[in-house]
Amino acid sequence: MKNILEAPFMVEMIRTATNMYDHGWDERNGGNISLMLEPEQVTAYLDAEGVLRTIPTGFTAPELDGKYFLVTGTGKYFKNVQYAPDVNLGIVRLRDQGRQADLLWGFADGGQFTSEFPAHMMSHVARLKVDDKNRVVMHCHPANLLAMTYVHDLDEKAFTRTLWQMCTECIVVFPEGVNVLPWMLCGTNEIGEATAEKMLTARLVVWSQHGIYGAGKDLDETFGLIETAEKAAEIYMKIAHLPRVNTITDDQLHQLERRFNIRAREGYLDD
Ligand code: 2HA
Ligand code: ZN
Repeated sequence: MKNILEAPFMVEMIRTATNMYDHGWDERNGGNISLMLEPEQVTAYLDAEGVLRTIPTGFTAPELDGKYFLVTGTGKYFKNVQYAPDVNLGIVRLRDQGRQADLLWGFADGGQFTSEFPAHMMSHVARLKVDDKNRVVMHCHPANLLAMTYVHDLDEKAFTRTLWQMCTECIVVFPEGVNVLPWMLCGTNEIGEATAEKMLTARLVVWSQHGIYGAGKDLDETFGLIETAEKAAEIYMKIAHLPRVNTITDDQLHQLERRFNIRAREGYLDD
């Protein structure tokens, strides 16, 4: 059996968690990542019958029966993932209508998956309905996006348009815009369901006064989505209190649509 710590998906997960920490997005135990793995990726490195223990999930998601996830642990620090991946990460396979998770590797100190597991799993179900290539759900606390939720209108169209106006490439990276949830109690099935609902129409969902969720086909793409939105929010926070002399106009945003062959979210730009 090959060494799982050398598996490309493991190396990339460790690098991504470290990079997110280095960006200041994941203080203390903030943030969580889940990466859906193909069965053949897992069985090259693990005995699929070797269940270490079973952890109840507290929700039902029949669509995920038999699916494997590499996921960050509850209470664990992204800062530490690179030094002890087998303590801070785990690989689980869901069964029993998604109600049970069989642990196959990791959480070596007796831990378990992130408290945001419901939001992650429900978001995977939602994104897979829209895009069968989706594999990643990522949550973190980038300071400028958070700051923006204190001073900007939380209307999704208004929030999206502001981000698009902050950097030329934003509309190209997330033409569907960002969806926004009001403040809600985290770690619950309710915020999980609300996030998943929002994930049907966008890969980015802002949790007001808390952070952001991103989804994508791989870790790089998902990181890049959040990185781009956070850069836009940073620029907004630098200029929000200053008189706005120039902006990117809707006409220019339409030019970007044509140049990059993308379509802005319906109704978000003036004709
Ligand atoms: O503690 O970010 O939302 C991890 C979190 C909870
Ligand atoms: Zn959080």
